[in-house]
Amino acid sequence: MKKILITSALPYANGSIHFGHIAGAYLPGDCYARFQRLKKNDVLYICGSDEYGIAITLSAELANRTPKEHVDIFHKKNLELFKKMDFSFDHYSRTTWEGHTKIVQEFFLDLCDNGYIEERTENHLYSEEEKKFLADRYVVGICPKCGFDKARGDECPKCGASYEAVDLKNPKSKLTNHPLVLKPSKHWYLRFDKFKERLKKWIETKKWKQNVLNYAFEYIKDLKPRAITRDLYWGVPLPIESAKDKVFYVWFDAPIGYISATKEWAEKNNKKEAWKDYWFDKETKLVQFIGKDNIPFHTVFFPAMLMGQNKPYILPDQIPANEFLLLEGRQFSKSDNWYIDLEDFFSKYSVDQIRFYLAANAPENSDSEFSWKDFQVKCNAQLLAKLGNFINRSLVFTKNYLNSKTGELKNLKEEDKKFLFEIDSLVQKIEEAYENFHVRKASQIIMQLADLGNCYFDKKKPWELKKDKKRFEEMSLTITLCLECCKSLALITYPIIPYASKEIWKMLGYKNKILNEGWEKIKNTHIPSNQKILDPKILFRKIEDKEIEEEVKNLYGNFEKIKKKIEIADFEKLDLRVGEIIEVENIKKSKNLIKLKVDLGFEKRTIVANIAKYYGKNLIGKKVIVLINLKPIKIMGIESQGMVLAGDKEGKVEIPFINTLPLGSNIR
Ligand code: B3M
Ligand code: ZN
Repeated sequence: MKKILITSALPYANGSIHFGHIAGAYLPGDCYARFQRLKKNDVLYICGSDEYGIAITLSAELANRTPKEHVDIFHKKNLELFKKMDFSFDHYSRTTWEGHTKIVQEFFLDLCDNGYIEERTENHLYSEEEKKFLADRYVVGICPKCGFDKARGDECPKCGASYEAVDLKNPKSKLTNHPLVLKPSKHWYLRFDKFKERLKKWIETKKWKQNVLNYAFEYIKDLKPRAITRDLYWGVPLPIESAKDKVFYVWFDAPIGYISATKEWAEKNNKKEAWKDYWFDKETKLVQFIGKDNIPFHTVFFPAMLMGQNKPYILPDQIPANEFLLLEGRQFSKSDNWYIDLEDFFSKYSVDQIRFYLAANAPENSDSEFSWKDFQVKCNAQLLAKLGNFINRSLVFTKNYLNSKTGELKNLKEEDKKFLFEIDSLVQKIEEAYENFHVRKASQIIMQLADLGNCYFDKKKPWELKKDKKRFEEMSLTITLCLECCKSLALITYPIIPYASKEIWKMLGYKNKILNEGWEKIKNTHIPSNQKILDPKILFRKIEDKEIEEEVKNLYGNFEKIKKKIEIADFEKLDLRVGEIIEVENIKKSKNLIKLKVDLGFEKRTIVANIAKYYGKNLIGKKVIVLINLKPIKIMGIESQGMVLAGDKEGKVEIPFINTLPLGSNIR
């Protein structure tokens, strides 16, 4: 029996969680935990809400709540969602649990003891008005690199530069817009640089996914000391008298949340010390499911923190990080109205439908996507038409022609043996897929097994066998072998679609729980003869076209279409200049098009524009914005050598005019 400690990233308690997270860090974790429990391993699956830090204070302030009120609401919501998804955490904790503080502080003190912490006094941005230091996300200013005047405290949304908040020019408070001053402040730094060699040696022994290894090696190349404290009022306090107004940086306390959650689990189960059986036992396999944006924290920062402890903490064994799941080609975003309302979703669709779909589309090796149409197809054509149909026809035949009882598995012919053999090899194959975190592959194997069953059924034609009394035994064997296949389907679907799995298992007449029987026993024991089956129930409902049309309409309707994100370099390819319109000429045979001559200062261009209706000749002397590096195209026989920028909404067109800039000026 192996001891396996499984974690999924601790989601923030701020309402940000969506199917993208579920597909990356939670569903794969739950499938793995369920599989390992079926294998009768000693599994502990831990998660909890991440409740401190600026992500929380910012969203709480926006919502006019205290951080505590805020996390109370969203911790509950996280829990509700996970319950709806049928996730099987052994414990779901929260980082505001009292026990968390103590263990975070212990971590810090051990690191101090071992010489990994350094105090530094440096200038930080201080608001005299608010009487406090402001953390980077509370600061705006002028980008030190490109001069953009709404740059954030940590990075510039315009040029993408990343810097320290003190590097901003004219820094201001994001909330009050008042100017900030520099004032010395003491912070505590973790000397990650001291762990470089140990980390490197350790990572080199790991058989992680290539993307995880790549990130990890990239990060350790340039390991610098990092501040692990913040001037913030919401977080784990430092165990130091002189640091009253500081808390730990959220990425310092959050991963320790895995440990405190285990501790809370132990306390709640009246075995106070049991958490040590996992965290201090070298035989424990620690498997951490995360999304790709959390890779450095789990492959480098947290392991370094663990290495710096006096207690014998284990290090992660596997870190199956997944890529992102997009929604119809774009990132999920509540603020852009590009998301799926989870409450609404679960009022219409079943947990197995979404679990199966997300497993089948798991973003394992590249980003993948949730598309409503594909959701319908996978639910109808796979779950219902293949799996559901096979289970149903097998049970219906058992009920109608075998008096609801399994027959005997005897006198097998070649094709029957082959059928059994193929069932076995698919079960073998899926075991390997689950063991290696490949839920996408696993979902495909489930469908292969359902296909195999349907093919066998179709080939044996029990509906014809039943007409001939002499062939009763053959019919009974056929159906019973199909039930045997149903049994294997109950087994292998358990990690991904536990509800359906348990229903199939029950309908086959088993009294014991599938989890108590376990993988090996179920795999190695045929369905007993003379077992009474239950009346078949429908497992999956059909999703109608009109439902999906409605979903798609809602999604796009709620959304002001924003084009795909581009790099700053993409924008920089556009050469936009100020030009003056010096001639306007109508184009014969066209009501809408107009021929312009535009003076750029250094040359004149002919441009055909689609604005005749709105401006006519009134444009002469106006300065406009011209895209001058567009490849020339012929329109109505005239070569158009650029484009005049104009805006439009609901059929109205307006040209932005330039007042004072000279001809040829760059627009950017
Ligand atoms: N809450 C970030 C995230 O949700 C963070 C993960 C913590 S794992 C220790 O992406
Ligand atoms: Zn910039």
